[in-house]
Amino acid sequence: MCSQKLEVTLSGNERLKRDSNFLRGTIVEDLGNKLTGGFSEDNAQLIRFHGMYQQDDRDLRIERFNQKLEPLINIMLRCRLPGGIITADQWLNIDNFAKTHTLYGSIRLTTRQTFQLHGILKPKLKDIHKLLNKLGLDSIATAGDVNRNVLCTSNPMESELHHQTYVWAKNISSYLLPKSSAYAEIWLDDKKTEVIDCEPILGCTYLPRKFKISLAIPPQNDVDVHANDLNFVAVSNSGNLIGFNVLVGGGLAMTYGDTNTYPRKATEFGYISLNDTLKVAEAVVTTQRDWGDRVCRKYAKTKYTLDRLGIDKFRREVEIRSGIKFLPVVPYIFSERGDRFGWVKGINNYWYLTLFIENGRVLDYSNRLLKTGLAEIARIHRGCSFRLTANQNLIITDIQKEDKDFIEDLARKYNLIEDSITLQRKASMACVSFPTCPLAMAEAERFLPKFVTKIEKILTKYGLRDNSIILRVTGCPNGCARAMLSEIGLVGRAIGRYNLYLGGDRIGTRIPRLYLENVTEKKILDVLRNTIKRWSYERYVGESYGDYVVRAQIVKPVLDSSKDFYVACKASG
Ligand code: SRM
Ligand code: SF4
Repeated sequence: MCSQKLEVTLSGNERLKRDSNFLRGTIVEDLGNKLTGGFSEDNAQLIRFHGMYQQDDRDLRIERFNQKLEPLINIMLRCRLPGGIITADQWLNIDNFAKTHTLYGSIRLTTRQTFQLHGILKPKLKDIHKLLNKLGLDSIATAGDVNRNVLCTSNPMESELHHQTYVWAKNISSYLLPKSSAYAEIWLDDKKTEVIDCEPILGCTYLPRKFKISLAIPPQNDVDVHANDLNFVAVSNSGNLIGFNVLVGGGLAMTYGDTNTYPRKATEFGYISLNDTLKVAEAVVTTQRDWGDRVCRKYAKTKYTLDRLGIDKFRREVEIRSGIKFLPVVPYIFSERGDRFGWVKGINNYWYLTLFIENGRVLDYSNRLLKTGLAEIARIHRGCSFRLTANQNLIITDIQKEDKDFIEDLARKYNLIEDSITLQRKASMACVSFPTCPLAMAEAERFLPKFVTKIEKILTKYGLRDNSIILRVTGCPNGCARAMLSEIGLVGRAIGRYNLYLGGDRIGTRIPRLYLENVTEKKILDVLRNTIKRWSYERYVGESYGDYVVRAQIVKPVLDSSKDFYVACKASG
């Protein structure tokens, strides 16, 4: 047991982590308790560190309550997949588990390049972990106060640089993993597991809050660097990776009614050479570990530590701990975001096909058998991998030229490619929200498809059908679909009501501004109809909607969200 002393004022989670015996708690006892489908409050927090969340179906809550039943408690599991790569064989096994052992039967691709299985009942939990283990996968540290799944610009074979950067994503992920053997002991029944009770990097009370890392390859900002605590932006010479620009302190969540919370872009710290990558990753993590707020979880993320202590002090500490000195940032430009749909040829002469998966939900619908289709492709194209993107989409990799037509025919047969899908739909994204997310205030995933149809009609009316606006909807202000880096962001307030944010930019480097608060879809559509109409007449050549609403002074741009996210919001009324 860790001997670190903690003050009584520390948050409950700190006590829990300290007393958990390196993430073991009494999870094993709860697993054996057949009287309930769930875990105790403390253990429900601890299983997060092993990649699981306790949930219940919110659609069924009232009905079950009326029947005097406990909520239908079940577990959502999130896999660890740095850079988003999963082989066809792994996919087929996961697909089968989802079909036979989950309440919803779906595989949900997430905004952090991995997948979630919703609706696993407690007796099946060890089975899924053992299956993952057999497949060379795990769900360690995909949730909890640790470093989460590491993002990396999609398609490693697009260039040598992509491949080299992906290797670093994997290295960083492994380097920062919890070392505790609790996962293997509890979930894999591995009697030979050597008991490990130390956490040299994360510390025995782990991090103050979740921590997120991305690796991006300019000009592509598909991973949304400004949503992450720590970012490595690739710098190359003659196509080879030589180092990274490091950005620290991004994060998108806020709490309604608390103006001390705000979405924040990451700050540039400087350039480092490749050899210093792990040292710097460790130094940023341990600085946040030691300096992050452990009293109030609301203010515990790196972005608040940075603003509380000052950027210079934090950066200096990272230099001291890593023994390096940041060099000036090497100039880079992000000019693209989102995924490039369709075919791309890789450096190895194989072909890559990016598919649009609406909201990342891989499921068989009555008229679109998406899940069957992907399984069919995985079965036939056995040697391939799927690459998940940070925008909830999927790339089929390593296809030989002569197989292209066949794979495309299959994808079309199962509606995985539909020519009628507009650019607007492809630029839209929603978080999971109802029915599984316990924090949801309004619909998101189930709301977005029909809402996009309405936006498509507006765009068509004003001759803009071939244009798109980055549109994102989240069911609450936690920001899981990154609405705080969109041109139009809807953030849930209550059932059927949202805050409307406008004026982020296309490439994800400007936070949007609150425009309307707590309004219905009708009000939102009125505003969008009016502003999109004006955009169609008044825009400069190539000017995006987000840039237009700022230039036309429909909203003031957010310049420094720690100071003006709320202040100017009132001014823009
Ligand atoms: Fe998230 C909590 C889903 C990406 C910020 N997020 C949750 C939970 C686990 C709800 C909960 O705590 O019980 C949601 C589960 C819903 C469900 O039923 O599946 C959930 N988050 C998701 C996913 C699945 C959204 C999606 O539609 O794809 C994404 C999974 C990512 C992954 O694979 O690891 C997801 N979450 C994000 C992102 C975007 C990103 O990381 O790029 C953010 C904003 C970036 C950031 O962290 O600032 C995000 N999620 C949050 C927060 C707010 C954290 C904070 O700073 O306060 C919470 C709530 C919390 O941690 O207390 C949260
Ligand atoms: Fe749930 Fe809120 Fe995240 Fe949506 S944004 S998945 S509602 S926590």
